[in-house]
Amino acid sequence: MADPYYITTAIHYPNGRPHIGHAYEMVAADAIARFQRQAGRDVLFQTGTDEHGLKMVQAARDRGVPVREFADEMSSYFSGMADRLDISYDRFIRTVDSDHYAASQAIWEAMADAGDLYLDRYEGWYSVRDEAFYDESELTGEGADRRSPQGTPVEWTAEETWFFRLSKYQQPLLDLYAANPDFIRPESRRNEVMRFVEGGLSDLSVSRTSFDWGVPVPGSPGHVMYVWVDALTNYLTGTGYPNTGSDDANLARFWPADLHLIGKDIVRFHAVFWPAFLMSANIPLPKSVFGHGFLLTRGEKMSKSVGNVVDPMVLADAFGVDALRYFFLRDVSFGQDGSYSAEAIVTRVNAELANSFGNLAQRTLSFIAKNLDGALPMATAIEPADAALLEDVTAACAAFRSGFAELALSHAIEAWMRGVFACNQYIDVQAPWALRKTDPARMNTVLATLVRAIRMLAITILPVVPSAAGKVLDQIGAEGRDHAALDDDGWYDRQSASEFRIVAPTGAFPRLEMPAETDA
Ligand code: ME8
Repeated sequence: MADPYYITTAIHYPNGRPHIGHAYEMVAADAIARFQRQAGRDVLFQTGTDEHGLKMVQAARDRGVPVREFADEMSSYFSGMADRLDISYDRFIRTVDSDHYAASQAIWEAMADAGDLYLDRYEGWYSVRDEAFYDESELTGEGADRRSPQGTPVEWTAEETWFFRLSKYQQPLLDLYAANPDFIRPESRRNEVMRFVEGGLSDLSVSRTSFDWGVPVPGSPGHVMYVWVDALTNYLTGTGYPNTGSDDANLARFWPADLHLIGKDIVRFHAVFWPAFLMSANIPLPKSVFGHGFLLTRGEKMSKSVGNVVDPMVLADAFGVDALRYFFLRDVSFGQDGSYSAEAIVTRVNAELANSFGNLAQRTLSFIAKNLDGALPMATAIEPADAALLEDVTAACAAFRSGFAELALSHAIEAWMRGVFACNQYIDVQAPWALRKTDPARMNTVLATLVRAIRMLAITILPVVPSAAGKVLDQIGAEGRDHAALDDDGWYDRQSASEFRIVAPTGAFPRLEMPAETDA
């Protein structure tokens, strides 16, 4: 049976409509999930919405609707966006799902059994926007202008709450980071987290009594769990936790998760609180947390609360889903911040997809459709230039795979692009259209070489642009689409000997125009 691979995104707060940062995270996780499936892994991919907490209560109140009704409506925009962006999730989890209540209460009870929860009074600073408690020493500003390290307003909170003995886990966490350099990536985030933990950890307030929109604390009427306790537990819920019965092998199969893909602002929750909760509950720890960067527009981060949201659905309508996916993964060095503009999308997509790969496929396949009745030509005498091209393309595809496996997504695509450029140079030098009259046998070999190269490049880029690359593969009748198919040397000969015909291909990678109305 194939090796399991469990990948998750953060679950998103549906207190507003999804923004481009949410789309970016989903697309990145989706490309990784698709890549791992192509590599033969049995993938579980989860995304979803984080629906409890004070932020949701306040947003529903502002809208004048009951919070559950608000959550239902808003969550549907996130699942709708996931579907629109071709996100191949296995489960879209909502924290209001009943199995999620069971999982959250189970981990709570396990932490209580470990003696790590105690009742006390909390007095301190809370940011509703971050749903986070902060120490006085972390704040900036004075009086009513006090702000969290994320720049959000904080308010004084005083209530009876359950505390989690986070302080007890300082050394075990430091040991974890030391023993597993890949637990937090990229490196810069790992260093930040280590400095934070080395500075000492205070116990964490993990229940609230001032509102009731959350998972009830077992055996403690009036208390709901702090939203991050239930939110982080979503990753376990997706595997069937706490069910360890033999009829449900998913927990054993997919836990611990291979990768939690999240944004840089919530690394602390995933790399400090989450492993501490799991250690306490005696549950194995996820293998890796990757904190991606932020997508910025005009140099400012996008946030629902600030109001400079760019609607990803508008962008998908304007440019197409694959174009947007390509831009996100190619333009932003994965792990760092990136900036978005309509010009940047149009420029990147036109240069690399429309004019380079799209044009290569279009030129080659329409030439075959038109001049050879769509029959893939037999290659006869292979010349060094043909062998060199296939070698270059094979190497570019291999470099893509090793880059992707290491989550160097934009470098991987850059390497793939080198294979595309090699094809474009080859086609210009070999000029198959000129060979039609002078040397048809040589023309056939050149076209055969190009189709083989195009197939490898299209299979390789599938995780990034699944629909457009799939279209190219459909046009040449390529069935195998995983990495194993790349090594199938016999494919071309079988295909050219078959009845298969390329019909006039429609462009899979259209050229983009600057849309006047998409003024980011
Ligand atoms: O933090 N660019 O939810 P959220 C890129 N519910 N990524 C961005 C971004 C931007 N401009 N803005 C936000 C939460 N993100 C919690 C998570 S997980 C158990 C609970 C990323 O809706 C952000 O970093 O505020 C996070 O990974 C995700 O979007 C959801 O953010």
